[in-house]
Amino acid sequence: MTKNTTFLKDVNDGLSQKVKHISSKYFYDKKGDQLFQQIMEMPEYYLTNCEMEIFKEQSEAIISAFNINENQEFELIELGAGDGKKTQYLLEKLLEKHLKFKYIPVDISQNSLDVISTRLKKIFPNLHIEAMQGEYFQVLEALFQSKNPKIILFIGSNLGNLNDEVAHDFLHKLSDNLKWGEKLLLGLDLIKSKNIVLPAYNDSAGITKAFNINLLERINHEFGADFNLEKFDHFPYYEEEEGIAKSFLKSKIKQSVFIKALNKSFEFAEGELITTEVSRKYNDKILNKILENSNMEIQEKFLDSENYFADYILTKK
Ligand code: AVJ
Repeated sequence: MTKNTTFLKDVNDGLSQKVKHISSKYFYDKKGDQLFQQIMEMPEYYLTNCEMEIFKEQSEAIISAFNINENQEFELIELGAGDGKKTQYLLEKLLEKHLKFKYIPVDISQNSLDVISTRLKKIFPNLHIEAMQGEYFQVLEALFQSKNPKIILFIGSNLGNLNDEVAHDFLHKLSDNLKWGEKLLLGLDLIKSKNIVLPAYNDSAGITKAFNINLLERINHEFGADFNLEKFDHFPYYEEEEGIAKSFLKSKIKQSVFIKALNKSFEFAEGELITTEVSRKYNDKILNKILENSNMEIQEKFLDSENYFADYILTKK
């Protein structure tokens, strides 16, 4: 199945359920990529600044924790590379130390990979970079074909978009592919109060709203649907006890939407929700529960000065 027919099938399945949903992985078309870049610039979206501070201030310590054998070439694999601005600090230090490595950014968005490759090649002419387009689960096998030792970067709280069971399966599958002593640098947003988390997913400039609604616009463009973008609202939700920020699209009225590529209409009640994103927040306990029996353990944890965000180093046992 090509990527687009998978998307169409997922839209059909998701909108045919009693509780409607469309996966957040479909946010990232060209416009979605740009809107996410803008979200990261929003004052309310603390995640990026916090993790940026960790990379800026603690890259040296992070590299020590990697325990790199300097005589051996390794692969630095970044899952969900995005714009690579945080990783830049790490790359700079690794290159300074004349360590031998290949940087492999992996992303669902070819557009993001093109942007990051061009930028990094310009900044670091000596960087050996080899981008790979694909979804996390699907590229794992291809990634683990080479024999060189691996360091995996999975930062930006990208794991948060996966439901706990899926996050469990993903980390276990990743762990199964790692060899003894290999590392995973896992960047996770930490559980904190609603008055900090909720505005991050509801910025006052309305960028997150546009990001969420762009999903419907994408379906209009790609599948000839007639979603009236004015008739849906961005609806963010977060409760600290649960620790999961959720984004929904809310139908403002009772309405029917036709999707040409499916030759099918979908009915929406007034106030009906489509789940479009979960962004799980973590703590040590939740992470340890997910890692149970995975043969990966927390080796070290790097925090920003507000203790909002954590970059964990996990080691394969
Ligand atoms: C890219 C998954 C980390 O969940 O915080 C930002 C995406 N969604 N605002 C997140 C996002 C709405 C983001 N991640």
